[in-house]
Amino acid sequence: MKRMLTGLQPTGVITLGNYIGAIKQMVKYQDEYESFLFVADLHAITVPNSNINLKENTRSLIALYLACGIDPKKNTIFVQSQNEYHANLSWILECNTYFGELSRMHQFKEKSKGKENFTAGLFTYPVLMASDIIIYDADYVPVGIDQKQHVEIARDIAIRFNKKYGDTFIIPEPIISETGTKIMDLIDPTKKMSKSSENQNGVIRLLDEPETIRKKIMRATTDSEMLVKFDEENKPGISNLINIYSSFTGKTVSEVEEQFKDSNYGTFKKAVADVVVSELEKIQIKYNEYINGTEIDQILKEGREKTRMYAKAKYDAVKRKIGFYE
Ligand code: ATP
Ligand code: LTN
Repeated sequence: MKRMLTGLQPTGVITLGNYIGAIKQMVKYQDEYESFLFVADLHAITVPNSNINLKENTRSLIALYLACGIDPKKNTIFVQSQNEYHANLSWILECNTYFGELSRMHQFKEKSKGKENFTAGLFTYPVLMASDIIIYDADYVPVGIDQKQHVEIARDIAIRFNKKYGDTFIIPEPIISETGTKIMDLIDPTKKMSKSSENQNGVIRLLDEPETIRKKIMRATTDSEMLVKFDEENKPGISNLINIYSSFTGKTVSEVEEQFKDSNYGTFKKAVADVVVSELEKIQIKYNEYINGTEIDQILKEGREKTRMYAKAKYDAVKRKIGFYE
């Protein structure tokens, strides 16, 4: 059975973008592939995070995974920092990665821009991500388009290692959803909707109150044309709402355009709000059950044991290939 793996950082309550870009994909394919889903807490410390409660956010993220429909019987769920082999392998991979290729990463450029002090961890972040993926021989990695470049460098690193030391790693491929490639900020639809965004009105979080979600959608920036038509360049706000509606209803973009061809923006936005609120309300009810229950501890215990065993076997194989003293 092919393997699929992804991780999200515990940097805050996840957004509609994270849900559509990563989690919904995991739910969709969990019957088809052997699945691994983790909390990327080691990645969360690459930027200053003094106002983040890692413990609380980690538990909350796991409860959200489960509430969103991730089935713990079909997925191995774990916390990255509970498995030291990721960081161990990452060092070895760093020694097989070029400074030049890491310098070209969009996320690094964006997150370091204008800053005097950024960490070496922010720079080597994609290598740890490569390690997360290839240590489990994952075939597929569901991510939003912003992470595509990171999956590509993971491929390059795996290919390079295999060439140098002999076949060791599976070469992973990204899975990017058609409609949810990049959900944009509702206020500034030229910017990615991001967990760490400063303007809360542009971001829908999975645990926002239903009324707040409605308000945010009704106030989303659009244009003056009054035509529900997909045109990312000239109508980024409406195109973003079309993408959201499409991924919540399973309708294609042209079906959505057809459905709302005679509607004004108010009617369209209300329809978007209805589908989003209806799905998120169900998630919130389940979230409250999981966060107040004890299931999470058992799930993480099992996830930790299983992934440490898998990861150790791969790490030991890598050490042997390189020729370290045994
Ligand atoms: P941060 O603001 O802390 O950088 P983030 O919101 O970008 O966080 P991540 O934890 O970095 O979220 O990403 C988790 C997953 O969600 C990744 O697969 C990423 O590609 C996906 N993702 C993040 N934002 C979006 C978005 N706006 N649209 C689609 N997918 C997204
Ligand atoms: N970099 C990702 C989180 C992440 C990840 C991974 C995703 C860390 N390791 C491995 C997929 C596979 C992010 O922040 N979006």
